Amino acid sequence: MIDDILISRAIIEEFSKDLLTYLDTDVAIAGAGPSGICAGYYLSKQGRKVLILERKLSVGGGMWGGGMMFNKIVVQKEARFILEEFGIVSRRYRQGYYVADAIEAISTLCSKTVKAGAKIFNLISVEDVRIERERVNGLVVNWSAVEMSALHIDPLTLSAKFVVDATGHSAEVVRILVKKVGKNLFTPTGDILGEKPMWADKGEVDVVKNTREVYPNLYVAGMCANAVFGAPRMGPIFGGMLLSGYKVAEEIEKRLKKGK
Ligand code: 48F
Repeated sequence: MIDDILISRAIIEEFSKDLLTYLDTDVAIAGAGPSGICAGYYLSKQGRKVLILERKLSVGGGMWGGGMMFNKIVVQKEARFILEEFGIVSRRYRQGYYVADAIEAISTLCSKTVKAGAKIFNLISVEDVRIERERVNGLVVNWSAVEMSALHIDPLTLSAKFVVDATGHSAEVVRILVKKVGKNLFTPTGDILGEKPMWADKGEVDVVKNTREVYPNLYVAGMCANAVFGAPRMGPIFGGMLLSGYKVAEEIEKRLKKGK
């Protein structure tokens, strides 16, 4: 006989355990789009304790729908090694251009990242940053349902040695930070420079260059990096997002190894 209450108990106990385990982490990543997930994978592979927070019910951000709901993604040859690392099938379309199925791509990215050891909490929104001695050292979170219904309920705080803003075009964590601590980013003006119009060639190169620390212990990755550093968008080519996730993982891993 199946016991309804045992099912409830299993869910509550196991989720609460996870929540307690991930109250402090090596790296907390805001946003489970392609760049955030990829960053989580490479850091977890190094044995780091990684938490990815996603506002929506589904992970994957802008990857599911390919371009204008034609659910194919394009990846340039420079990033193909990441598709191969994950075992995502891609087909050569023209020299230097590969095409993959968007559903296979994002579901595989997610599955391998979780199996590498990263924890993903969906339905949780990052609403603030935790800062001590002018260093980001955690995130402030609440249920997305609380945010959506605008209920007056206080959030909870998580601690992390490093934080990655991978929230995409809206660059939400960096935006909150500027609102709270002023124009003190590592950008030429100290402020968010804002995303520029479509230019895939430049956008793809820039997104990797712009993947870096933007405030002590806070990194930007993916489209957020271009939004913060004033670079173009690039549409449904995803190599830059994957390379950005790869790069931010490498940069943070170096810092974690150094212990500062
Ligand atoms: O937008 P998204 O896919 O970001 P990305 O990894 O990739 C960008 C591409 O999808 C595409 C593109 C490539 O050519 O331009 O747009 O940079 O994923 C960002 C995720 O972050 C979540 C959001 O729901 C999405 O799944 N997110 C945004 N704000 C928050 C958040 C927040 N405050 N808290 C938690 N999750």
